[in-house]
Amino acid sequence: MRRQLSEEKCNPFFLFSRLIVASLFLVMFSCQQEKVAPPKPVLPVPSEQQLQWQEMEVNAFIHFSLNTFTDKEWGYGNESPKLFNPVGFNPDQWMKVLKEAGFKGVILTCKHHDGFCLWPSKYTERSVKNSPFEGGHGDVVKAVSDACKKYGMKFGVYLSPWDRSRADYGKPSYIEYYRNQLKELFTNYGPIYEMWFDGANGGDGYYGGANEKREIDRATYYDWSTTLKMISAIQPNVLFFSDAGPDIRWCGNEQGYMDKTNWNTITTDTLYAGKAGTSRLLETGSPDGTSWVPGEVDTSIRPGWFYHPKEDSLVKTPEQLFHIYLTSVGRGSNLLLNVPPDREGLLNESDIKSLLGWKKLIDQTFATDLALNCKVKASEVRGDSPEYAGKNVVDGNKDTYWATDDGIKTGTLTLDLGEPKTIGYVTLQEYIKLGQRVKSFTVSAWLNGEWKQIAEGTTIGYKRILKFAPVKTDKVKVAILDSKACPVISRVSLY
Ligand code: FUL
Repeated sequence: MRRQLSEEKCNPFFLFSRLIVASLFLVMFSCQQEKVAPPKPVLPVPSEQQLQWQEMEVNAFIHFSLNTFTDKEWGYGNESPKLFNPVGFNPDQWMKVLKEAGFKGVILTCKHHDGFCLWPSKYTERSVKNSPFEGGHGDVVKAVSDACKKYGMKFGVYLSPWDRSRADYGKPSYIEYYRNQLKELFTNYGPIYEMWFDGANGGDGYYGGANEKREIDRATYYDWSTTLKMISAIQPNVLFFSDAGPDIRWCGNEQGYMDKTNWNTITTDTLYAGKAGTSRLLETGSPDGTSWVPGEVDTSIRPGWFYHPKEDSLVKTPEQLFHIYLTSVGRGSNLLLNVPPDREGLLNESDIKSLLGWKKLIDQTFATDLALNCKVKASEVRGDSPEYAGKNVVDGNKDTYWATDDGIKTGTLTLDLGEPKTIGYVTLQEYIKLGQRVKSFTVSAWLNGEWKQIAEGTTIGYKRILKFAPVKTDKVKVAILDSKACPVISRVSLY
């Protein structure tokens, strides 16, 4: 037996097969050795929910209430619920249009400052149950949440903290009332992706007949941390929006823009909803912020937030909406565009026309990424590993990225388009799972035998879109000039 074995070992075929096995092991071992570690995250980084939210990009705000019927923007708090009667109410019509226009989620004003509730809350008489709408049996919140589900849209709620109708506004019992209503909404209306806390607290109001001005201490009255804990215990995945976050921050204006420099990071400790003088900070965020709180750009398709017949001719044009898209989504933010239903309870023809025209503009502009799968040369590649190669920015895969070695905070990507192509937009995306990094960059085109700068920017974040005078070129160079740590770029697109 022993002899037989040693004879086998001398057999050339046996030796050859052993050699193959040994070299396979060697190759596997050296591959393992060569695996280059990914860059360490630059803290803070987004949560999984924040990442998913960022990818929604465009959501709709729906301002609909008694104001729709009284032609007001801020109801005083004494308007009769009997005025609420949208006889043609059809949220399926809203969703059909919104979906077609590219919206991913809808946030409904369940109660605005006048205190009227769009659902039959058991804690107040000031609601749809005392209106002629569906004989007092209607529930707008339920119908909208159901329509969202039907059309595959996410559903979010707005519940005004300021209530001009309540006699006890300013007292602790109002906070209990407000929390009870949040409990109703979060328990009975399905998954809620975003809770929108408005920072507005105007002062005067009806307040149960007191007709006076009331001031509250904005920093302490609402005791937000208790409220947020209560809601999170019911729906842990909800994202809280307010001037101060904690998950999404206000953009600091209602005109439809974020600053060109937009950090997702900010230090929230000293911020609270409605705090005066923070607008500028909210527009930019801060590079050394201690929390990840992306900005949301809320603006209306009309001059007002609620429907007013006289504004039918003042609806923003598709071109104006496209510009807002560039100054919100194109600056690494999400757009929350308000589209208010009319007195019938339907989206108005003029708004529909604009929305669909806007969508057409977006689709036409960004139809073909001229950089997709082109050749890319990077000045540096992390550990010279294909895992972090330059071509990852044009592979259409959001999970791959180009990165440099630790400590290298600059670098260039040269995109070879193969033949001259006319371009007027560049889109850059950072792999924000590892934090926001880039502080400054330029984009150049190869024109008449030399590089000519066509665009420049500061931050990138989730997405940065830059528009420039169209050029015809076969090569484009993106240069990262400064970054918090090694740049981590997941996508470069040209249109
Ligand atoms: C503001 C409110 O006062 C407006 O009426 C509107 O709801 C807007 C979204 O937020 O603070």
